[in-house]
Amino acid sequence: MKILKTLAGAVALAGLMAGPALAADMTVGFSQIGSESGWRAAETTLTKEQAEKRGIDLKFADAQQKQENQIKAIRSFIAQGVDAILLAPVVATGWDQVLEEAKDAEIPVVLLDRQVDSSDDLYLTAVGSDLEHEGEVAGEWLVKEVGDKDCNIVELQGTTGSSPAIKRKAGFEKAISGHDNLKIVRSQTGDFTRTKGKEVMESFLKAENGGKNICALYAHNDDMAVGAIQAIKEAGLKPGSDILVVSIDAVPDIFLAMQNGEANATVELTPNMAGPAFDALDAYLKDGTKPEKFIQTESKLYTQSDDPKSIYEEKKNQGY
Ligand code: GYE
Repeated sequence: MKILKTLAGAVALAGLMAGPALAADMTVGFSQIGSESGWRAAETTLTKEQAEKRGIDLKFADAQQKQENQIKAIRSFIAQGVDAILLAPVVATGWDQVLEEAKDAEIPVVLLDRQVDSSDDLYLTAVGSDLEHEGEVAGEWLVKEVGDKDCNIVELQGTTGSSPAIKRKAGFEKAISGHDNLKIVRSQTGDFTRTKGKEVMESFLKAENGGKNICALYAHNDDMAVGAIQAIKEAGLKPGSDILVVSIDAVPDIFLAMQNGEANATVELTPNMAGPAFDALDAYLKDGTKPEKFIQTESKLYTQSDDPKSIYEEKKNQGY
C-alpha cells in the first residue's frame, strides 16, 4: 500500500495524474481507551460498523484504560504497516515519542474524542467536541436553574489528566464565575465510571451533612451521574430535586433518569467520531487532501422538557 501511496503522491504532485485517485482498501489500527462508559462502548460499536460499511480492515486494541497499552498497540500497528491509526488518548500527555515513530513511518494518526498536548504536526487531525464549551453549557444551565439561590455544588471529574476532565472543569468554572451564590464545595475524579461515580458521591454525601448541604451535582459524564443518582437515593434524598443533576454525553440511561425526574440536564456528545475520521483519512490517503487540524462535533443541551422518553428510544438505536 505504501508504494502505491508514494506513486500516487508523486504522480499527483507532478499534476500528471489524469484518472481518478487510486482507490484501495485501508487497513486502520484503532487504539481504544477501554469500555469505561456507555458512551465509550457506543463509540467502539459505531467505529466497527463504519469500518465494516466502508470495507476498511480495522485492527482493534482495547487498552483497559492504560496509556502504556495504547503506546504498545500503536507500535504494533506501525510494525504491521497499517495505512492509518485512530487513537482515543486516555490522557493528554506522554504521546510525543510514539507519535514521532508513526510520523517517521508515514502513518497518519487521527485523534478521537480527546486531545493530546503534542504538537499538531504529529497527527493528521482530531475529531471531537469543544470540551470546554460542554462544561460551559452545563454551568450556564445551572446558573439559570438556580437563579440567585445559594447553591453548593459537588463535582465528579473525569479521568485525571484527560483533556475532557481538564476542559470540562475549566468550562463549568468559567460559566459559574461571577455568580457568588454558586460554589463548588467538593470535587474529585470518578474516572468516568458508574461504580466510581457512586462511590465518590457517597463520600460527598457523608461529608456534607448527609447531602443536606448539597444543591447540585455536576458530573463530567452521564455514567458517573447515574452512579451518583443511586447514591443520592440510598441516602434518602431525591436526585433531580433535592440535588439537581447535570452531566455530559446524553447516553440513553440519562434520559431514563430524566423521565423519572432524577436527572435534569445533559450535554450531547456524538459517539460517531469514526465517520468524520474515516472520511478525512479517505481523502488524505487517496489524493493527499489535508483536513483541518480539528473536526468539531456539536454539543446540544437536553433537559427534562425535551421529551426524554422518545429521545431514549431514538438513542437506543444509535450504537448504544
Ligand atoms: O464523555 C466519557 C468517556 O473522551 C469525551 O470519555 C470522552 C469521554 C466521555 O469515558 O463517557
